[in-house]
Amino acid sequence: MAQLQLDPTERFLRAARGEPVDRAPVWLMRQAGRYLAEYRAVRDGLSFLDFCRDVEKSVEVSLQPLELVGSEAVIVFSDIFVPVPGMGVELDFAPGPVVADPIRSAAQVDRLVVPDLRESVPYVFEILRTLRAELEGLRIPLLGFAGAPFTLAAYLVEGRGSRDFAQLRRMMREAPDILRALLAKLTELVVAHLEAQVEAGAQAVQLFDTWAGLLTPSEYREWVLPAHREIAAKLPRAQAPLILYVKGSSHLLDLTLESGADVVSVDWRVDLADAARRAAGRVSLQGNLDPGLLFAPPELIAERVGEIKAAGRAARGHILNLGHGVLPGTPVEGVRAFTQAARSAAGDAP
Ligand code: 1CP
Repeated sequence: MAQLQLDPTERFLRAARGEPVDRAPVWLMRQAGRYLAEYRAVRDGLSFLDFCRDVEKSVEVSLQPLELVGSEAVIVFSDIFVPVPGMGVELDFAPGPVVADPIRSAAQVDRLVVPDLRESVPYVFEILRTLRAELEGLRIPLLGFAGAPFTLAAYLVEGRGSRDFAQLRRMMREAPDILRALLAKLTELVVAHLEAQVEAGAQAVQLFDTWAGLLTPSEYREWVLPAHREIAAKLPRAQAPLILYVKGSSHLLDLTLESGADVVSVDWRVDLADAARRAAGRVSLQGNLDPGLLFAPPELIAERVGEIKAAGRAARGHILNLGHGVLPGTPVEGVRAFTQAARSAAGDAP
């Protein structure tokens, strides 16, 4: 296995599919963003949505983590809420999404449309096509992404980010039909969005279900798992593997493993060796360094990465990443220490 010579795209796709690799590839969720002075310089003065619509600037910040922090994959610069205004929802970023008129009634859900995304957000696909052309020669893989229906619904119902999304959970109990109808429309949106991203050149796609970890296992089985399974079944996964991320999901791990995704991205509170045992060769794993550890000295980061790599070897395939996105204010040296340790031989198969 050690003599395999893989380029970064082959290494990434093989790890995602559970085929032999020389070592685990590495990238970071939220690798482009406010912790980089170079990102802040390009972003300067633009509203976040205008920034996402600017093809040249979005391409530039998507590529920044390659050179600046040594990531081995590029995720398109955008946001999970970029396709949502096209449904007829007025929203702004401050800095997270804020919905002008939170969705609470059946009439509001009825009025939502699932737009033709190639028309409503053509710039997303132009950014992807430009990135793919730039990355082809470097053999760096390009990732697309979407927010999962439950997480999108969480913000749409609550109106903005929240610690506990009380309105959303109230809707689960008091108006389940409204929530079901909303999730069905969002599932349609997500499938169309990810499909179009693959067509525009994304070689893998990640589904972010940041807030599904709020649920109990039985709630998750009812409200979240069916959408994941539908998305996994409808996407061209042979062409672009699907990665699923659910934050705070150690109590839901067995259910995330049943999603139909090729890779399950686990947060830092999950024991990776235990996750590998429970996955039992069915899916690959991604993760799971505590993003808070990037504030630690490089030796400590390297030590922990070595442990994660060793644990990941028990999985069908392993992609090194954080357990959640890079935190604002993270020192760039910490991020570099992470990718450097990931690329070094420590913890790799003998
Ligand atoms: O410059 C700024 O002030 C904008 C900050 C920002 C950035 C850099 C937002 C607003 N979105 C993004 C980009 C983004 N968002 C990416 C780009 C690619 C990369 O990873 O480098 C991705 C993948 C996301 C995904 C995203 N947005 C998620 C899911 C992943 C996660 O981190 O949990 C969620 C929940 C959002 C909503 C959102 N958009 C922006 C913010 C600050 C938030 C979080 C709001 C909250 O805390 O509730």
